Amino acid sequence: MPPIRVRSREAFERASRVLPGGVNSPARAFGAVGGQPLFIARGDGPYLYDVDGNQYLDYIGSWGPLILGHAHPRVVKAVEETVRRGASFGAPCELETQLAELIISALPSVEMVRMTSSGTEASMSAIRLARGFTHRDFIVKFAGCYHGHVDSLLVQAGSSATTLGVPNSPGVPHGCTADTIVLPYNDVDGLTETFQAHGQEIACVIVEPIAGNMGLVPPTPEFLTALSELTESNGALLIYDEVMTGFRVAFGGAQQLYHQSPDLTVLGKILGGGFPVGAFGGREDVMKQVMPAGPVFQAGTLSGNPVAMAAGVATLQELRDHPPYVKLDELSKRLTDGLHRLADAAGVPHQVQRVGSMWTFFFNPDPVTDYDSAKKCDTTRFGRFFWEMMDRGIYLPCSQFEAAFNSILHAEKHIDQTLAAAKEAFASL
Ligand code: KE4
Repeated sequence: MPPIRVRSREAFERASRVLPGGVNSPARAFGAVGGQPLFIARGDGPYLYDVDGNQYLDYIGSWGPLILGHAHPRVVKAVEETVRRGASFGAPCELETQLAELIISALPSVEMVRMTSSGTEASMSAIRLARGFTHRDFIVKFAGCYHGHVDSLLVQAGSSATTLGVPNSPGVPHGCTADTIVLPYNDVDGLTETFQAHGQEIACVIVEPIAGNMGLVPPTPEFLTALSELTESNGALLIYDEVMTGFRVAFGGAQQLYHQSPDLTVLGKILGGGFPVGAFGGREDVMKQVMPAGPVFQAGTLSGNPVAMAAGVATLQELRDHPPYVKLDELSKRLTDGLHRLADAAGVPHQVQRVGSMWTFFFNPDPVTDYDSAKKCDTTRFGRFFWEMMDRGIYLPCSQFEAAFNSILHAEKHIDQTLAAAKEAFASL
């Protein structure tokens, strides 16, 4: 019997009168799974509670930021203490330097950093910087990768752009994407041919080093090598978009996991501990081109906001002082192995793909290696599975084209609770 959700329904109707689609981001709209979004009253540890008082085990974690779970005491304390001294000064404060130093300690490829208020701003600024530094216009991105709603990158983007089947958004003039080359993810030949044809015109390649926005798609080692070698040999900058993977798959992100050294890195999500923080950083010679040190303009009223910085500092200090990655990997593996075993037993065609505590259960009989294979998933079946799990108190990402996330508070009992729900859900399919 599905839980009562009357208050959520009322809240959604009221929101829909004043907010387009009743939400402030389409990823939350349940467009891909049908039904209406739940309105959340609070989060506590690994749990979400909706306005009707129903409890859910949360595998979204605010789409990645909450690796420490909801309302972590160290983060709450830092935010409370900071906000009492004022929320924003429009002037530099030492918390900005402190968070930048923590980023640099985690990511050897990052020598300098600029803070922003979102991942979109960070990737948009990194693209502008790459073009300004190289004096070139072409950029390369990969189908199914999402780098925020940047005009020049909103082409065959992943995440909710795919979820809603809107590969190219209205309102983006052709001129904005005329210099954007879109290639298949993991396609070494395509990348090689592109550099052979345009190598001296390409400013940068931006890539999710582990794709999370078409569901979880790992890179092949050959792809990572080609990305590094082809950008290096052609004078283009390699930008790793680690908004999702940064501090998630390792303290040093995917670049630590795969021993890579991109020229620029885009960060967000965990970096803010649930508060609006993005950042871009990398080689000092490149970053020194950013205004006011250099000529490439970039700005933001609330960039480096003290309260958001305090949340980020507390989060990164906790991850540095008590690295959770081995345990996170073990428990996430226990979950995905269990899902695989149960789906097999139920005769459900599927793939389960995981890196660390990021994972996706694909309703697809074949491995998902790129955007085309991701789009072959049975999204109708995903929608039914989503609600079967939701009605059993398990809150999964509301799209086949999103990654799920475990937090440090998802313990064995939570994994077992999830597998018990999945067994019934698969049977109901
Ligand atoms: P934001 O502007 O949403 O902070 O970050 C954009 C972004 C950039 N790069 C990557 C790899 C990302 O995953 C994102 C944002 N991710 C989506 C979910 N996959 C955010 C959810 C939403 O749009 O509401």
